[in-house]
Amino acid sequence: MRIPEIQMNTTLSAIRSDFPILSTTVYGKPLVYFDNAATTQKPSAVIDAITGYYSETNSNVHRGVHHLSQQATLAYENARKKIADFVNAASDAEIIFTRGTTESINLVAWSFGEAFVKEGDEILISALEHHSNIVPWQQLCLRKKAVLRVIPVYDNGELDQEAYMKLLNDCTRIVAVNHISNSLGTINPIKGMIRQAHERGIPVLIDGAQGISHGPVDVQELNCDFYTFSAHKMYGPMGIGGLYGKKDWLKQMPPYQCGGEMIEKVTFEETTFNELPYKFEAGTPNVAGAIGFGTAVDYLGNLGWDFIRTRESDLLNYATEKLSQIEGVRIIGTSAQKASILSFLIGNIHFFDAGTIIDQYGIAVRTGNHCTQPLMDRLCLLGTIRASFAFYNTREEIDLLAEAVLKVKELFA
Ligand code: C6P
Repeated sequence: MRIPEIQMNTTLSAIRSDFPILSTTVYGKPLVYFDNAATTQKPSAVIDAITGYYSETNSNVHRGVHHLSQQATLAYENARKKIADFVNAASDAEIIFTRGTTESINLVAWSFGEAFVKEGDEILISALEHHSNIVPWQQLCLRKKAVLRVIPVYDNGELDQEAYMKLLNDCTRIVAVNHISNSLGTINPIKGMIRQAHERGIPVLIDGAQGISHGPVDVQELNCDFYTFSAHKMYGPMGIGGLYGKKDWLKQMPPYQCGGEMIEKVTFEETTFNELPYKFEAGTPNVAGAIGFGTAVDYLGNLGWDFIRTRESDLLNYATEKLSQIEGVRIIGTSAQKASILSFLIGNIHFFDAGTIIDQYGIAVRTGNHCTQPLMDRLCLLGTIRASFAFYNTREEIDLLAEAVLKVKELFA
């Protein structure tokens, strides 16, 4: 659906005013925030929800009969329900609160690995993965004497699907791939990849750190076994995120961490564990974070995916066209299906030098390997400049980026 320009502009200025940081300045210039793949900015609704919790409801959850504890428990569980609805999980018990994507992947790599991976087994990841979806599996392979296999990537950033099919075999215990590449923006055809793995009885973990903020995620429709995400990339707070896991798997997996909350009965001889999802939530959780996270998904729900996707694809197309017109600019990652993440290089200018100059114009871009060193090695690069756009960004801001890129060229001419 195409939103008429005039309606979008009115809505856009209202939306931008929801984000206090967007009206601040950097070096005396209006902030242009293009580092949304690293973390998104937070609307007042989320900030207020966190302040409100600490001002009015702060108490530990699942522990007290007193009024505040019950209120905090209700708010915490209500947030879980919101996240479950957001990804269309079959049950709230399939949503485990974690510190974010990294912890969610570590949880599965450790716990699933403990239960199901043995010597000689294979774990299949892709060449597009963030370190968070490489290292936990690599360490599991070391512990269990299993083998890490990698789906190759083409130069344009698309995964080689034929190679993927050939890599799936009787030894493959799990496939772990990202939904959207944080470095190149590639949207992977995960639905088909999950189907192919399932045809051979292999479960699939989707690293949804980037995927979940760019379009609707329906875990039942995808039929993935695990889906991981971070609230801070979804306009929510830092230090909280989630793991969706199918109940059948979660029930069979041992606890990842032990302590309060995750137990049913403890004696010095033995311990029995709590039901899902609490079996995987040891210790006092990040209650304020969960409540802020719930508010963030409410915010996204109110905006609607039509609006978000229309804005983001317009920004990606506009930026790609604008930067491509500058001589010497090379776009890295040109897959047919792409999210609003644009990696590029300016001639032979080092990305850190370019990023430092771009920063002087109040423009925040990320520079470096984006925690995907093996992908950079594959592309024979040390890193890139990455501009990642959110629905609150504007074409005018992209014009400013293009001007800054021209200045970089001028300075290094
Ligand atoms: N990528 C980026 O600038 P955490 O740090 O746990 O919230 O997310 C880790 C992670 C895992 N997978 C993907 C695909 C990611 O993009 C990220 C985080 C940020 O690209 C910070 S390195």
